[in-house]
Amino acid sequence: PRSGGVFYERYHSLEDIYYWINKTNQDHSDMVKVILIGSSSEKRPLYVIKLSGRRNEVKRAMWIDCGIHAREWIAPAFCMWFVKYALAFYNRNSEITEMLNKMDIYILTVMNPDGYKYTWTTDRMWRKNRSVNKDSDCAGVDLNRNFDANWCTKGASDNPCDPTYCGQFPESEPETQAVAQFLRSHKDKIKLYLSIHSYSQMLLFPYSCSYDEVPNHNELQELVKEASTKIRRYYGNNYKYGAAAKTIYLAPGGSDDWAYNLGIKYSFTFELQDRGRYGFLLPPSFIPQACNEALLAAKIIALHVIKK
Ligand code: ING
Ligand code: ZN
Repeated sequence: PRSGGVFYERYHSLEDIYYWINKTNQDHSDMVKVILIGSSSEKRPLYVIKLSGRRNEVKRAMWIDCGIHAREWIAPAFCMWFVKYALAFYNRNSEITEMLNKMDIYILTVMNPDGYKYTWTTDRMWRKNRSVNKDSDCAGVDLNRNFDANWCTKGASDNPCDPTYCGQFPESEPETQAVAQFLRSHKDKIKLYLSIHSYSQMLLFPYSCSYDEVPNHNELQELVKEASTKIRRYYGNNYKYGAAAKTIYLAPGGSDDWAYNLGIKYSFTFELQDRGRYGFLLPPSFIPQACNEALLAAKIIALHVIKK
């Protein structure tokens, strides 16, 4: 399903994304590996793309996941945009070259494939995964409330019919488990965790599950401030920034808090465009700028982590 440059300026069905992962792997076998990290509750594969530069140094790594929430279509579009950019500009743009020479980059393009599929076929506004809940007619668990970080306290729901349902227990969902297990088994290597959501234009860091400040709060605050300032300067858009609980709302069981507590001290959630005009229904014509803004922030943060 490729038609030149406009491919990345569209939203893609789940089938197209699986096809794209395979094609990207084939076309760039020198820099791309595909790793199966698990499967969804409806048994769809969870593929991570591993990008590496051609220089073989002892490597650190960063992680990016997109599409933890089904209706946030700009998120998988960002992961695809990032991969395209990295492969096209390696050895052309100094920042992405530096990133790929110093870090392996793991990218989970669609963390919630069942939910994503469901937003294409049945309910465009679906958020959760599609697992069957015991003793309830309501489906789905909010994967960003299912991690083991103050799990199911204020800001999550224990009602399976709610969009922020936390699940039966932490990591009850196969998607959560697959990501948590991968991060656990690569935790000494992975120095930076990035989770991509929409909408509201924010650059967030832990904690989400409490109002406590993390030990390196000031460093993280300075970083997202710099990223936000540069986004405004280059693209004219305003991104709020700060610790998530104070900046957006209290949200326990989130992936960024869990990754932080695992030891990944650079852990962020990006909320991409827009600020509510289109919301989750961001028109495809906004994809390039929305992705470039987030890419700019990702580069600034990654280069800071590399210099540490
Ligand atoms: N927002 C996030 C959510 O899961 C969030 C907010 C950020 C939660 C960071 C936890 C950590 O509710 C969206 N749009 O999903
Ligand atoms: Zn979200």
